[in-house]
Amino acid sequence: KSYNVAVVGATGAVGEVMLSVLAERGFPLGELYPLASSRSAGQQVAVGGQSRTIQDLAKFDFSQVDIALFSAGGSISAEHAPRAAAAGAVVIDNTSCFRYDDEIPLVIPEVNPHAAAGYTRRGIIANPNCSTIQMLVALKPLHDAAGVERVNVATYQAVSGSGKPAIEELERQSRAMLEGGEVACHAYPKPIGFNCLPHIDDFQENGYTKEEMKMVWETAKILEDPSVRMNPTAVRVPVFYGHSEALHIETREPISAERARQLLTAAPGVTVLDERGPGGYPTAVTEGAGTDPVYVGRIREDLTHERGLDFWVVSDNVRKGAALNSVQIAELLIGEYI
Ligand code: A2P
Ligand code: 11C
Repeated sequence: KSYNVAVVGATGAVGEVMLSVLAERGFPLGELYPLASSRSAGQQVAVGGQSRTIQDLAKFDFSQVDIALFSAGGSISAEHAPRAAAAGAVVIDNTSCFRYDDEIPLVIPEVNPHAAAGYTRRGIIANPNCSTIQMLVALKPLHDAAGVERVNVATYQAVSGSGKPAIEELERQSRAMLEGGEVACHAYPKPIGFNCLPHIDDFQENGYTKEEMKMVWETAKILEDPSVRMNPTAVRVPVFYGHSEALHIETREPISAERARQLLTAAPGVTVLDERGPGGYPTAVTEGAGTDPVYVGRIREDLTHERGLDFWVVSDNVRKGAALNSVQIAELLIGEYI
């Protein structure tokens, strides 16, 4: 059996990778419909060696579509995802538009695949935020074994999380800073070139940013366990692809670094790289960018807490954090449900 798939936002940083991940993984495609704004309609995109014409989302009829992958921004999903679902497509939405709706499942296939069954309620499944996905793929085996009570996490997030204009801004500013040109800021309020910004998404009334609160809200929903307390700081760094995270966790039962390494080595979607020497750890540029796993390294026991464990997590935010996770949800749907 094959499935007709639409990719909404097919010209964007995530949409382009959705198209290539579908082809790479040999997803059983019938028709593939790349969709974007009227600005891009009529342009060609290459998918798995074949050329396809981009169509205008606003004029597109979803009635022939089995699965629609959305990644064109929250307001586009708010307007068009319910329309696609009403036409009979199952929507997998990679924006924050529906994530906190009780009727819409929020799914990481390695962590809570059972939740996907809830797609029947509204015809929509939400894809979590990239920084949540890689954190929970690594936390899940430790939570199952020892009960995670508290997580302190600092993120080091790549500019590709903000889409193509931010990728261009980092390149432009880096050149300008090296060559002495003018450093103009558009994507971010301060320069991202050779800098770190402790600010991702909008500020909330409690002083946290929305990116930080996404990690709080999404962890509770996905683990179905509000007792796991999250304390995040989200930071944008001058990296193109691949988010890194420093996690400091406290567990109910003590867990040694060695046991954690064993659990993580056996966990789905995780690759451990933890050699306790120069270069014996994952980084965004050398391991994360362009690959599928969630990498974990620097696993060690907390010097200051008898049930504390520290580690470092790296993954490609555009792949596992967005496009790949969405395609894996589609694979789960066709394997189990549709
Ligand atoms: P387009 O290239 O036609 O503007 P990114 O996150 O990398 O900035 O990409 C955003 C994606 O969302 C692009 O594919 C973009 O298409 C798409 N998009 C933006 N606005 C709309 C819209 N009004 N209708 C459909 N797609 C849109
Ligand atoms: C970033 N996490 O790195 C964001 C991108 O809620 O899907 C993804 C935003 C989202 O900037």
